[in-house]
Amino acid sequence: MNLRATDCVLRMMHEEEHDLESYQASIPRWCNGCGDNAILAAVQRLCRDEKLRPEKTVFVSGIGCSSRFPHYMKTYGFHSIHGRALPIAEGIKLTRPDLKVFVSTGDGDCCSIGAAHWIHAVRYNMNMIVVLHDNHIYGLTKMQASPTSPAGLKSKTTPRGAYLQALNPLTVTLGVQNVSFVAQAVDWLPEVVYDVLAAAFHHKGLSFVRIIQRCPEFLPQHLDPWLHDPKRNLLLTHENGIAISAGLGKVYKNQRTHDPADLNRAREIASVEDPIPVGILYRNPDVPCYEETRHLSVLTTPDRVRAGLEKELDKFTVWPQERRDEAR
Ligand SMILES: Cc1ncc(C[n+]2csc(CCOP(=O)(O)OP(=O)(O)O)c2C)c(N)n1
Ligand code: SF4
Ligand SMILES: [Mg+2]
Repeated sequence: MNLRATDCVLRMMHEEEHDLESYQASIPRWCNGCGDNAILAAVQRLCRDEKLRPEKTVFVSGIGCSSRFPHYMKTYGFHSIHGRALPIAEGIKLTRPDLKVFVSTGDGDCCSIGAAHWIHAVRYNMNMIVVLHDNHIYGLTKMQASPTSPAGLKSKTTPRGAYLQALNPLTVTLGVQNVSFVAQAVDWLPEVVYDVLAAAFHHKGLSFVRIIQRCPEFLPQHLDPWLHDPKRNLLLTHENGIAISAGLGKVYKNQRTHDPADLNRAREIASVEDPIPVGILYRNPDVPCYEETRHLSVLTTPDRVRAGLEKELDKFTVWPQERRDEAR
């Protein structure tokens, strides 16, 4: 077989291995101890281990501290509009199904202003990894209550404590038709963060991963009871779930066997918030992905789009009299 020079260069680029630094862009501007740092470290490791090609990878986010994520990845990225990360990611996936798409969204971004997009994104089940950075607060705008703020939490908008019971992102997601993957991790267990993200990466469909994340700037001791007491973290184990290492299992003895294929049991586990369940709650690889069932990529070749536009515009064109006569 005769290979042209360009083919050789392309092949070399594709076979190239990337080290961790290949994915590290600017130095994060998050506060010291912010849980977003742990999530970023796990994602960069995952990209390296899965040999992701930076030019074939896109990180999309809304607005918030967590939404600064794309700036820190040396891949393509779109730091978009508050609450709109998911429709933008869906647009990217529809037109470029060959790209690996990741979404970073905060609890305000996803569960408040972006809630409608979240529900429909789960139902559309497009192939992407959605990471909900849940710190129970609006961080970027300096401490307003979010839908996941627990009742009683004092914030700038709830100075006497939040009145409402917190929204549970896991049970909401598990209640939507076509849900195909739901997992949870906590930033203080980096091994679990990595394993859950790796499972999400290998799932075909929308993988919804909620990561409970510390915000030491505005809620300094808020998650300490769970951080300091292993019993208040429930590790979900199963041969189809994530593997728990011997070291982790020795300290975190509160474990429960859970088959991720069991939706009803997943809903039951998700509804318990203390202890915090961590691991894979639900996985169904057979739910169809919207971008595959619609085959939109076939419809959107530039020639077809141009021809369609010309046809539509022709309907409204006002021709000069002589041209109209010619056409008769
Ligand atoms: C349309 C719109 N409304 C409100 C804002 C202000 N705003 C920016 S970030 C944010 C909330 C961020 O909270 P969250 O999504 O939880 O992210 P975090 O900063 O906690 O990571 C708000 C209300 C905005 N930028 N745009
Ligand atoms: S304000 Fe909170 S969420 Fe934002 S960077 Fe600082 S610690 Fe992280
Ligand atoms: Mg938040």
